[in-house]
Amino acid sequence: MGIKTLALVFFLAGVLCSSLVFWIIYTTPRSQCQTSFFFQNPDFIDGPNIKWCGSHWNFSYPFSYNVSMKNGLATLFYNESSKTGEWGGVVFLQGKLPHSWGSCSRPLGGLSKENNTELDYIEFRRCAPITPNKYFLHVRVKILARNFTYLLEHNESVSNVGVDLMFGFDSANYEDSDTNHRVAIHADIIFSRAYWFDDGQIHHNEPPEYANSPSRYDRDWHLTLIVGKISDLGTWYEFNVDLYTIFSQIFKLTGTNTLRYYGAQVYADGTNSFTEAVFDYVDIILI
Ligand SMILES: [Ca+2]
Repeated sequence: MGIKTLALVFFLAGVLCSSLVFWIIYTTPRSQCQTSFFFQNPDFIDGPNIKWCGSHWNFSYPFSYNVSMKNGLATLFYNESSKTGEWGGVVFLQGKLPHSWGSCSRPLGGLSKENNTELDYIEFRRCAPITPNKYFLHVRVKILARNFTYLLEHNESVSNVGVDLMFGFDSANYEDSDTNHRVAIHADIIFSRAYWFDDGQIHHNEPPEYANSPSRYDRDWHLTLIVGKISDLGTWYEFNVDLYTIFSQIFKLTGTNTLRYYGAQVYADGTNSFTEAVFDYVDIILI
Protein backbone atom coordinates (compact mmCIF):
# COMPACT_ATOMS: atom_id res chain seq x y z
CA MET A 1 0.00 0.00 0.00
CA GLY A 2 1.52 3.29 -1.10
CA ILE A 3 1.89 6.36 1.07
CA LYS A 4 -0.86 8.14 -0.87
CA THR A 5 -3.30 5.24 -0.45
CA LEU A 6 -2.48 5.03 3.27
CA ALA A 7 -3.03 8.78 3.66
CA LEU A 8 -6.35 8.48 1.85
CA VAL A 9 -7.44 5.60 4.12
CA PHE A 10 -6.54 7.65 7.24
CA PHE A 11 -8.29 10.69 5.79
CA LEU A 12 -11.49 8.74 5.07
CA ALA A 13 -11.35 7.07 8.50
CA GLY A 14 -10.99 10.52 10.08
CA VAL A 15 -13.98 11.87 8.16
CA LEU A 16 -16.03 8.81 9.13
CA CYS A 17 -15.09 9.15 12.83
CA SER A 18 -15.89 12.87 13.00
CA SER A 19 -19.19 12.31 11.18
CA LEU A 20 -20.06 9.58 13.67
CA VAL A 21 -19.21 11.81 16.66
CA PHE A 22 -21.18 14.68 15.09
CA TRP A 23 -24.16 12.35 14.50
CA ILE A 24 -24.08 11.04 18.09
CA ILE A 25 -23.85 14.54 19.60
CA TYR A 26 -26.65 16.01 17.53
CA THR A 27 -29.08 13.10 17.60
CA THR A 28 -28.87 12.26 21.32
CA PRO A 29 -31.89 13.85 23.07
CA ARG A 30 -30.55 16.53 25.39
CA SER A 31 -33.15 15.64 27.99
CA GLN A 32 -31.25 12.37 28.59
CA CYS A 33 -28.54 14.50 30.16
CA GLN A 34 -30.93 16.81 32.01
CA THR A 35 -30.42 16.64 35.76
CA SER A 36 -33.80 16.37 37.48
CA PHE A 37 -34.72 17.47 40.97
CA PHE A 38 -36.19 15.08 43.51
CA PHE A 39 -37.53 15.46 47.05
CA GLN A 40 -36.05 14.03 50.22
CA ASN A 41 -38.52 12.18 52.48
CA PRO A 42 -41.37 12.44 49.91
CA ASP A 43 -43.63 10.21 52.03
CA PHE A 44 -43.24 12.34 55.17
CA ILE A 45 -41.96 9.34 57.16
CA ASP A 46 -39.17 11.19 59.02
CA GLY A 47 -39.92 14.37 60.76
CA PRO A 48 -40.93 17.04 61.14
CA ASN A 49 -37.96 19.41 60.84
CA ILE A 50 -35.49 16.86 59.43
CA LYS A 51 -35.99 17.08 55.65
CA TRP A 52 -39.12 19.27 55.68
CA CYS A 53 -39.31 22.18 58.14
CA GLY A 54 -42.69 23.48 59.25
CA SER A 55 -43.26 27.22 59.59
CA HIS A 56 -45.74 29.98 58.88
CA TRP A 57 -45.92 33.52 57.52
CA ASN A 58 -48.56 36.18 57.91
CA PHE A 59 -49.08 39.88 57.32
CA SER A 60 -52.16 40.02 59.51
CA TYR A 61 -53.38 39.51 63.06
CA PRO A 62 -54.98 37.55 64.56
CA PHE A 63 -53.46 34.56 62.81
CA SER A 64 -53.17 31.01 64.12
CA TYR A 65 -51.64 27.90 62.59
CA ASN A 66 -50.48 24.35 63.18
CA VAL A 67 -48.01 22.12 61.32
CA SER A 68 -47.38 18.48 62.14
CA MET A 69 -45.79 15.42 60.55
CA LYS A 70 -46.51 11.93 61.85
CA ASN A 71 -47.47 8.48 60.58
CA GLY A 72 -46.36 9.46 57.07
CA LEU A 73 -48.71 12.44 56.87
CA ALA A 74 -47.99 16.18 56.74
CA THR A 75 -50.82 18.27 58.18
CA LEU A 76 -51.10 22.02 57.63
CA PHE A 77 -53.65 24.32 59.26
CA TYR A 78 -54.01 28.10 59.23
CA ASN A 79 -56.71 30.52 60.32
CA GLU A 80 -56.51 34.06 58.94
CA SER A 81 -59.24 36.20 60.47
CA SER A 82 -57.88 39.74 60.51
CA LYS A 83 -60.66 41.39 58.43
CA THR A 84 -57.96 43.42 56.66
CA GLY A 85 -57.57 41.48 53.42
CA GLU A 86 -53.94 40.63 54.23
CA TRP A 87 -52.64 37.10 53.68
CA GLY A 88 -51.10 34.34 55.76
CA GLY A 89 -49.99 30.76 55.22
CA VAL A 90 -48.41 27.65 56.65
CA VAL A 91 -45.66 25.65 54.91
CA PHE A 92 -43.31 22.68 54.99
CA LEU A 93 -40.07 23.86 53.37
CA GLN A 94 -37.32 21.77 51.74
CA GLY A 95 -34.41 23.64 50.19
CA LYS A 96 -33.64 27.34 50.17
CA LEU A 97 -35.94 30.37 50.24
CA PRO A 98 -34.95 33.46 48.18
CA HIS A 99 -33.62 36.69 49.77
CA SER A 100 -31.57 34.69 52.34
CA TRP A 101 -34.77 34.04 54.28
CA GLY A 102 -33.62 30.59 55.42
CA SER A 103 -33.34 27.00 54.35
CA CYS A 104 -34.12 23.43 55.39
CA SER A 105 -32.16 20.44 54.07
CA ARG A 106 -31.23 20.50 50.35
CA PRO A 107 -32.79 19.35 47.09
CA LEU A 108 -31.69 16.14 45.41
CA GLY A 109 -30.47 16.31 41.81
CA GLY A 110 -29.50 13.57 39.38
CA LEU A 111 -30.37 11.54 36.31
CA SER A 112 -32.72 9.16 38.15
CA LYS A 113 -34.50 8.63 41.45
CA GLU A 114 -31.88 6.01 42.37
CA ASN A 115 -28.86 7.99 41.19
CA ASN A 116 -28.83 11.48 42.68
CA THR A 117 -27.15 13.60 45.31
CA GLU A 118 -27.77 16.70 47.42
CA LEU A 119 -27.18 19.86 45.40
CA ASP A 120 -27.53 23.62 45.96
CA TYR A 121 -29.67 23.93 42.85
CA ILE A 122 -30.68 22.11 39.66
CA GLU A 123 -30.60 24.06 36.39
CA PHE A 124 -33.11 24.00 33.51
CA ARG A 125 -32.69 25.87 30.23
CA ARG A 126 -35.27 27.12 27.77
CA CYS A 127 -33.10 25.92 24.86
CA ALA A 128 -33.00 22.34 26.17
CA PRO A 129 -36.61 21.57 27.12
CA ILE A 130 -37.50 18.44 29.06
CA THR A 131 -39.54 15.74 27.32
CA PRO A 132 -43.35 15.64 27.73
CA ASN A 133 -44.93 12.68 29.59
CA LYS A 134 -41.68 11.80 31.37
CA TYR A 135 -41.26 13.90 34.50
CA PHE A 136 -44.16 14.28 36.94
CA LEU A 137 -45.03 15.88 40.27
CA HIS A 138 -46.94 13.11 42.06
CA VAL A 139 -49.08 14.22 45.01
CA ARG A 140 -51.80 12.76 47.27
CA VAL A 141 -53.69 15.25 49.37
CA LYS A 142 -56.99 15.79 51.14
CA ILE A 143 -58.65 18.84 52.65
CA LEU A 144 -60.24 18.19 56.02
CA ALA A 145 -61.74 21.63 56.63
CA ARG A 146 -61.98 25.03 54.96
CA ASN A 147 -64.28 28.02 55.11
CA PHE A 148 -64.27 31.80 55.09
CA THR A 149 -63.69 33.60 58.39
CA TYR A 150 -64.92 37.00 57.23
CA LEU A 151 -66.56 38.35 54.06
CA LEU A 152 -64.99 41.59 52.91
CA GLU A 153 -67.12 43.84 50.75
CA HIS A 154 -65.94 43.88 47.09
CA ASN A 155 -63.16 41.43 47.92
CA GLU A 156 -62.56 37.71 47.83
CA SER A 157 -61.92 35.41 50.75
CA VAL A 158 -59.46 32.83 49.37
CA SER A 159 -58.05 29.40 50.33
CA ASN A 160 -55.20 27.73 48.40
CA VAL A 161 -53.59 24.31 48.78
CA GLY A 162 -50.49 23.59 46.72
CA VAL A 163 -46.75 23.10 46.23
CA ASP A 164 -44.58 26.15 45.53
CA LEU A 165 -41.54 25.30 43.38
CA MET A 166 -38.91 28.02 43.89
CA PHE A 167 -36.42 29.06 41.22
CA GLY A 168 -33.64 31.54 40.67
CA PHE A 169 -33.37 32.78 37.10
CA ASP A 170 -30.85 34.10 34.55
CA SER A 171 -28.31 36.44 36.20
CA ALA A 172 -30.49 37.40 39.21
CA ASN A 173 -28.93 36.89 42.66
CA TYR A 174 -31.27 34.51 44.51
CA GLU A 175 -29.63 35.37 47.85
CA ASP A 176 -30.18 39.15 47.51
CA SER A 177 -31.90 40.26 50.73
CA ASP A 178 -33.47 43.36 49.11
CA THR A 179 -37.14 42.59 48.44
CA ASN A 180 -37.23 45.51 45.98
CA HIS A 181 -35.13 43.33 43.68
CA ARG A 182 -36.75 40.57 41.63
CA VAL A 183 -34.59 37.52 42.27
CA ALA A 184 -36.91 34.49 42.34
CA ILE A 185 -39.80 32.73 40.68
CA HIS A 186 -42.45 31.10 42.86
CA ALA A 187 -44.28 28.57 40.67
CA ASP A 188 -47.36 27.91 42.82
CA ILE A 189 -48.77 24.59 41.65
CA ILE A 190 -52.25 24.73 43.14
CA PHE A 191 -54.33 21.58 43.63
CA SER A 192 -57.30 23.52 44.92
CA ARG A 193 -58.23 27.20 45.01
CA ALA A 194 -61.54 28.09 46.67
CA TYR A 195 -62.99 31.57 47.13
CA TRP A 196 -66.04 33.30 48.57
CA PHE A 197 -67.76 36.58 47.71
CA ASP A 198 -70.26 38.61 49.72
CA ASP A 199 -72.96 35.91 49.57
CA GLY A 200 -70.73 33.37 51.37
CA GLN A 201 -71.12 30.69 48.68
CA ILE A 202 -68.00 28.63 47.98
CA HIS A 203 -66.55 28.73 44.44
CA HIS A 204 -63.71 26.67 42.95
CA ASN A 205 -61.26 27.62 40.23
CA GLU A 206 -61.37 25.17 37.31
CA PRO A 207 -58.06 23.76 36.07
CA PRO A 208 -56.02 24.37 34.07
CA GLU A 209 -55.43 28.05 34.77
CA TYR A 210 -52.01 29.66 34.36
CA ALA A 211 -51.33 33.26 35.36
CA ASN A 212 -48.77 35.66 36.72
CA SER A 213 -50.15 36.93 40.05
CA PRO A 214 -47.85 39.62 41.46
CA SER A 215 -47.51 39.71 45.24
CA ARG A 216 -47.95 42.87 47.29
CA TYR A 217 -45.16 41.66 49.59
CA ASP A 218 -42.13 41.39 47.27
CA ARG A 219 -41.09 41.98 43.66
CA ASP A 220 -40.52 38.32 42.79
CA TRP A 221 -42.51 36.41 40.22
CA HIS A 222 -45.55 34.63 41.70
CA LEU A 223 -47.16 32.26 39.22
CA THR A 224 -50.59 30.78 39.88
CA LEU A 225 -50.63 27.42 38.12
CA ILE A 226 -53.98 25.80 38.96
CA VAL A 227 -53.78 22.09 38.12
CA GLY A 228 -56.60 20.60 40.21
CA LYS A 229 -59.90 21.05 41.97
CA ILE A 230 -60.88 19.61 45.36
CA SER A 231 -64.56 20.00 46.11
CA ASP A 232 -65.11 17.13 48.58
CA LEU A 233 -63.79 17.52 52.11
CA GLY A 234 -62.17 14.48 53.77
CA THR A 235 -61.51 12.69 50.43
CA TRP A 236 -58.07 11.76 49.10
CA TYR A 237 -57.17 13.23 45.71
CA GLU A 238 -54.18 12.10 43.65
CA PHE A 239 -52.46 14.35 41.11
CA ASN A 240 -49.85 13.66 38.43
CA VAL A 241 -48.68 16.98 37.07
CA ASP A 242 -46.50 16.86 33.93
CA LEU A 243 -43.55 19.11 34.77
CA TYR A 244 -43.01 19.65 31.03
CA THR A 245 -46.21 21.74 31.11
CA ILE A 246 -45.10 23.53 34.27
CA PHE A 247 -41.66 24.44 32.87
CA SER A 248 -43.22 25.55 29.56
CA GLN A 249 -45.58 27.85 31.46
CA ILE A 250 -42.80 29.27 33.65
CA PHE A 251 -40.64 30.09 30.61
CA LYS A 252 -43.68 31.53 28.78
CA LEU A 253 -45.02 33.66 31.66
CA THR A 254 -41.66 35.03 32.80
CA GLY A 255 -39.67 35.24 29.55
CA THR A 256 -36.60 33.88 31.35
CA ASN A 257 -34.01 31.59 29.72
CA THR A 258 -32.46 29.77 32.68
CA LEU A 259 -34.15 28.42 35.81
CA ARG A 260 -32.36 27.17 38.91
CA TYR A 261 -34.52 25.03 41.20
CA TYR A 262 -33.66 25.80 44.85
CA GLY A 263 -36.47 24.19 46.81
CA ALA A 264 -40.18 23.68 47.46
CA GLN A 265 -42.84 24.67 49.93
CA VAL A 266 -45.81 22.38 50.55
CA TYR A 267 -48.41 24.86 51.69
CA ALA A 268 -51.88 26.10 52.51
CA ASP A 269 -52.50 29.84 52.45
CA GLY A 270 -55.25 32.38 52.13
CA THR A 271 -57.00 35.50 53.26
CA ASN A 272 -60.11 35.74 55.45
CA SER A 273 -60.31 31.96 55.60
CA PHE A 274 -59.12 28.83 57.40
CA THR A 275 -57.90 25.59 55.82
CA GLU A 276 -56.74 22.24 57.12
CA ALA A 277 -54.98 20.06 54.51
CA VAL A 278 -53.19 16.70 54.82
CA PHE A 279 -50.51 15.54 52.36
CA ASP A 280 -49.72 11.80 52.12
CA TYR A 281 -46.81 12.36 49.72
CA VAL A 282 -45.19 14.97 47.51
CA ASP A 283 -43.01 13.00 45.13
CA ILE A 284 -41.39 13.01 41.69
CA ILE A 285 -41.92 10.34 39.05
CA LEU A 286 -39.31 10.12 36.26
CA ILE A 287 -40.18 7.59 33.54
CA1 LIG B 1 -47.06 9.31 53.37
